Amino acid sequence: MSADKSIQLYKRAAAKIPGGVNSPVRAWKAVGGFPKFIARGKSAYIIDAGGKKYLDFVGSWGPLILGHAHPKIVAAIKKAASAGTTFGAPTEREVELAELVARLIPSIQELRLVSSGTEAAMSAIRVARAFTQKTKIIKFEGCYHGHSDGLLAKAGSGVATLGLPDSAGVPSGFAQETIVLPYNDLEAVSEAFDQHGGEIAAIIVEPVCGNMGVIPPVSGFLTGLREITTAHEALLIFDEVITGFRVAPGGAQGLYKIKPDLTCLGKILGGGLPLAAFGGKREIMNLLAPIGPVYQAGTLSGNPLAVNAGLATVNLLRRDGVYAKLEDLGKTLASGLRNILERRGISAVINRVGSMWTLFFGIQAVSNAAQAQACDREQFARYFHGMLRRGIYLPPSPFEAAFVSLAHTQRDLNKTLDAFDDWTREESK
Ligand code: KE4
Repeated sequence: MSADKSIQLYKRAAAKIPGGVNSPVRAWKAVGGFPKFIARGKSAYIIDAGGKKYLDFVGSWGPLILGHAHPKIVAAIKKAASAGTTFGAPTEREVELAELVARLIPSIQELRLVSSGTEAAMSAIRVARAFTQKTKIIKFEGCYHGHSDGLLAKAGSGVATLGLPDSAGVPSGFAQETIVLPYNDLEAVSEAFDQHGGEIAAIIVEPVCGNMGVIPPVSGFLTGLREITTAHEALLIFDEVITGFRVAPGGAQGLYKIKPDLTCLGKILGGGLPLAAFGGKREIMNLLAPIGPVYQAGTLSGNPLAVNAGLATVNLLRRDGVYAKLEDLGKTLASGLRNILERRGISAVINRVGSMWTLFFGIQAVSNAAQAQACDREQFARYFHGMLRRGIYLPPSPFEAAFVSLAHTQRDLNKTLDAFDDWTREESK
């Protein structure tokens, strides 16, 4: 098939789907060009509609920690499907998954399965407001928790001022219940509590940010959030939709040894199918209908195919050495990239936690959104397309995380580093 098959499909798509995509970041607006339409994936590779093969570092934005079409996950999905795709009734596998997650992430005494990270975060916030009888939520600039109205808020004029809508269609009243602060800034959090302490129901945070590119928490940040929320009788919600089962068996809370009150999970939890969850302390979760006054529901919540894919995925991640291998792959790739950048004299910084990483051009340190947004976006776009031409498929935005999977091999990393070396040679001309 011709290489411009994606362009033909994009033009057809744009006639019936807004922007030709079912999720904005897939449209490549941050890097330009036409998005590749993907025909299939296998292991660490994807093949586009024109038949070209790429080494994939997007991994569907995080779920595919085992690579594409893993035989055991495909088998689990086929087995579930042959018994029926959905019942709208409880099933044994949902109980098994809830028990497994509670065993791996001890802060989760009870959980509820939903179909997206957006639902998980929205529901966690609703139950946090009910539990505390308070209304305001603190989030951090650059962190993304899905597209529910109250979370599409941007920072107000001054630090700790009430949020402003960050999307059309969000009433200012909704955004005003959200306070947006700089990530990694405990002083701003203390100031917000000084100003609004009695009204703040919870802080929701990505314990390792993946949505302004990868930004790790600075030392003491997460501990400080835990201390401040406890002191003010507010809840701490860890949004681990990306980091859950990605950075450690027990997620970022296991890696950094912090116990949040509520946790959101998604992506890897569903093994590539629509599955997410929110959970935490029993006394909070028991506020949920049908036993409590907080309503939350979903036709396909706990869908048997997604639950089977999730069980297969999470169980495969429990094998010895899995996270050591992910750390080794991530470290090898990052150090190889850094060596090439240094040799070519290209200013950039790579942020990495385990197998999630981001390369920021034109800046030497990134620990919050303002610094991330100061990176050289044009150079990132040249890097994206230069690597794509060489068969490497990276996230089409400098503000997204790239992911290494267990399907990537040392040979794949060498291929990537060769491509990067060749692109930097071209870039340095
Ligand atoms: P979903 O509703 O897209 O399943 O999850 C929302 C969400 C919640 N929390 C975190 C930390 C997330 O990263 C996400 C979704 N992540 C984006 C990419 N960073 C998904 C890609 C997309 O929007 O198409």
